Amino acid sequence: MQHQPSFSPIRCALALAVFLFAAASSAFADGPQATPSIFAPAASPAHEIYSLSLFVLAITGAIFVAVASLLVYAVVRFRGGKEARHEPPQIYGSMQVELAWTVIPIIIVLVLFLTTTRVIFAVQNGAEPESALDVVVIGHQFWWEFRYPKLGIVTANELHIPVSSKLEPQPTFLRLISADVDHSFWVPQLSGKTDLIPNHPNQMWIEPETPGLYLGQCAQFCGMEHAKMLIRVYVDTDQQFAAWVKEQQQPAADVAAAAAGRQVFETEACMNCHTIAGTAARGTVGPDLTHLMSRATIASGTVLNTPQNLHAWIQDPNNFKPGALMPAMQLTDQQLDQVVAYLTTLH
Ligand code: HEC
Ligand SMILES: [Cu+2]
Repeated sequence: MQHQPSFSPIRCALALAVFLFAAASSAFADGPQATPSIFAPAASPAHEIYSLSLFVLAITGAIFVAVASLLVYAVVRFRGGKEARHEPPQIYGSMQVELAWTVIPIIIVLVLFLTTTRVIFAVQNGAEPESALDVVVIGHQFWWEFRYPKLGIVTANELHIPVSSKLEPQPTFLRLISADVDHSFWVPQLSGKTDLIPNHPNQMWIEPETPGLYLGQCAQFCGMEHAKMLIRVYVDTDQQFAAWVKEQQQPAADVAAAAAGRQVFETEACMNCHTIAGTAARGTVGPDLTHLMSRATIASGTVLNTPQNLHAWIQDPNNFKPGALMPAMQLTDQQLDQVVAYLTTLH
């Protein structure tokens, strides 16, 4: 019987090259700040997770290289030519070989298991120091609510946390819950993914050491606009954070010139879904708008927060985010202008 080897070392090498190229280009696709890359950790526990992944990658990579080269060697060296008519001699019952391929994998799996468990426990049991900041993260279809219970702050989509240092550790402890379906909080440079599950609060913490903007993404398919449920984490210096907290704790601006827009807001059902602290608006279906203008983006990172974009959004949220759970409110052009003028006073 003639063997028809379908395995081609060249095809295999090609497939590997394509895979590596795809992996590398997706990892380095964007600019340095914008890259939500798992290869550039900037906080604990992202560092621990990164070292662990490198360790696992090194071991599994070594196994891959060893197995693949033996395979290629065997395929090339023992290729049965045209004349091959017989199976090669079969070897049974080698105690040494069987022991080797049982014991070595067990040791490898044990090492991987123990190192992984150690990191998981270190991350999970991270004790919360006095100086820690508490934030409650609530996943909504398709935006994020951030509550700072001790500071009395509620905001959306853009999380501000202080930078931490060895001398002055200031980790942020997040309590993750959901208002509707499963979501997943993932900012690759800061930590691993943690799901937000209805009726099952989860915990995670982050301790970033470099100020800056870190981008993330809901990592659990949660419905139509899941892909536009982005996360922006601002790691602030101590002064920046203190200034931000002070600003957020103010009641909403009350500008006389914007009274007409405020009236539109209070009579066109906006206030059934949105809160503006210091006014009658106490809805919780949509983001808190008390300090709307302190955010760089609207609609969970979908577009920049400009008057034009606010206008287009309120006219019809489907303009940017088809499937968003805010209805087009059918305002007249004049009402639209007035309500946008009002919203832009909310610093
Ligand atoms: C039925 C509830 C509902 C009503 C009524 C409603 N909204 Fe919204 N609104 C939402 C939801 C939900 C979002 C978040 C959408 C998303 O990002 O997916 C939102 C988002 C917004 C945003 C963006 C906020 C941010 O930080 O991303 C603005 C601004 C806004 N609404 C203004 C208004 C105005 C003005 C009105 C009245 C004309 C209004 N909304 C009426 C539910 C509502
Ligand atoms: Cu989601």
